[in-house]
Amino acid sequence: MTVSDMPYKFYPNKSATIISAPFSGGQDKPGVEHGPSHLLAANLQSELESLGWDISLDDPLKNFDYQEYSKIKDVYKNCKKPKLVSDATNKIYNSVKNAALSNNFPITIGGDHSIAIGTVAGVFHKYPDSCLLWIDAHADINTPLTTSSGNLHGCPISFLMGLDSHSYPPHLKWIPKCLSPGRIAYIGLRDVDDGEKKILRELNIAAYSMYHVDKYGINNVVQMALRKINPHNDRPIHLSYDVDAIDPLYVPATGTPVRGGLTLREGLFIAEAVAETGNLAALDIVEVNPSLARNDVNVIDTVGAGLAIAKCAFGDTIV
Ligand SMILES: [Mn+2]
Repeated sequence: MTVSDMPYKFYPNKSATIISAPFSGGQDKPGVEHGPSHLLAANLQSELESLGWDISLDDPLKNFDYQEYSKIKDVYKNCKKPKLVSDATNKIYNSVKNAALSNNFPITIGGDHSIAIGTVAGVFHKYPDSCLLWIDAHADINTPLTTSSGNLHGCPISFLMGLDSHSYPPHLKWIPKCLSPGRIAYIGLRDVDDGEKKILRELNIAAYSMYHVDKYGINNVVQMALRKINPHNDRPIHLSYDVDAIDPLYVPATGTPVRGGLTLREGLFIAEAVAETGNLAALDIVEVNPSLARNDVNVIDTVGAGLAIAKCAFGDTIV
């Protein structure tokens, strides 16, 4: 691999912090907390360094006492584990915020997608003018009133927008309402709940599903999405990437796989194209769950896809 000459307007010194977020409390399946250690064991740090980045590490949940939460009844109406999610994502928020304030590109590795409560809030603290590109099979925009599972990894976008805010568990009231509907675009959707569909339509949110990928092709979809949320290409872009956007053929070890997804190349193209804008300001890679693999190849494929997304986002090119 050769040092990348891709420009990064918001991080001209090319320094970044890999923030581990080994958190599984936003959903029910154990194992997603091992995503970060697998990505690091696959040489994430040295791979990014060889692209010319200065990399530091942070581990905001290192001393987090998960035991404390198993002793309490952490439920609010239908919402599961609101105190656990609140406290963990608040630590991630502080880590991402501090990285960005120190001019280090925050790359956060999860963990389930509830950690984006912290990452998006942290990035938008430093760059309130940011826009968010959410790559996912799911819209993650349920509110406490619409969620049927009560799993908070399906709700981060609504919390960041303050939708149905009167219904929030008290612990989650710290979350800043930093995201407006015109500043988020989705790519890869194919499993959207009825309540979510209603929200997406009512708020006129830029939601590109697999139908749009099939109809227009991935390049057009990425350009359309960016034109909606970043028309003058001057805003910082936060890329929050759920690996389940990519088809389970390529990314089998994830908590809520849905068939009919992006090919691996389409998935990597998104990261390449966003890097090419020069305005990438933060990256999350979430929902890598090695425990859900049926065999070693599943682990290698899934972790390898996560690693490849990171490398593309950090400026790796094929030629
Ligand atoms: Mn997600």
